[in-house]
Amino acid sequence: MLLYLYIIIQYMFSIQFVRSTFYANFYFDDMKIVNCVLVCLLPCLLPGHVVSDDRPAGCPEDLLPQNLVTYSSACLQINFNHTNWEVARNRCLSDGGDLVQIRTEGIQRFLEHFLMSQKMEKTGFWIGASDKDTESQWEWVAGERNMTYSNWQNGQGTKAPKHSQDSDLDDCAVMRVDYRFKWYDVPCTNKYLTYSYICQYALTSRSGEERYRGPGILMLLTTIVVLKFVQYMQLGR
Ligand SMILES: [Ca+2]
Repeated sequence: MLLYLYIIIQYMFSIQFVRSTFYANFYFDDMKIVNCVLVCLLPCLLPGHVVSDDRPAGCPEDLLPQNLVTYSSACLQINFNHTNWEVARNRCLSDGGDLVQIRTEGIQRFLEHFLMSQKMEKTGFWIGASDKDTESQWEWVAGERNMTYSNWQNGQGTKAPKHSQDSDLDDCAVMRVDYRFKWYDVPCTNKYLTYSYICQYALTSRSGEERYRGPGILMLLTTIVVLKFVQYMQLGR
């Protein structure tokens, strides 16, 4: 706001300069016209402008645009910070989402192709599946809890023997990049088992492609430089 005020004041100086320098011999009406033109140009120097945004359409606006992708009605955020399942989930929750729920073969294949093209993670991604509430009953963390599609590796998750020593400890699901994106059950908070993670957010109805922002900083800086130059010329006379 102060920047705007500063520019307006500078601009008024320049009007005075132009009027006194070039139009000193003009009649009053001529000066009035010149002033009107200059003042009318002022809004042109301070326009808002529409900027393109490479964020996928409908993803929440407070998310950074990097590593966002949409599938069906979901905005998916790929996070490459290794952490445990609990921390990963809390980070998704704090941004208004949750860990990804892979409910169909379609989204499973989509993620496989997308993540293979990224080549940013060699081990795996936490997903929003757990059997913490009831041992060996795997369910999704959000929405419809019942798991009707799964991609467990043999001997993992629902394919693991119930109440074996391992399955009792392994309550969180990770999609292993190094095992053809099969799902594995692992301990949720083991400090030696940290992975990247994928958050899922609901798509908003807003397009998200273009957003109105105030004056571009480049335009403001250009305006200041031009007006400073005008002021400098004025002082030099
Ligand atoms: Ca378990």
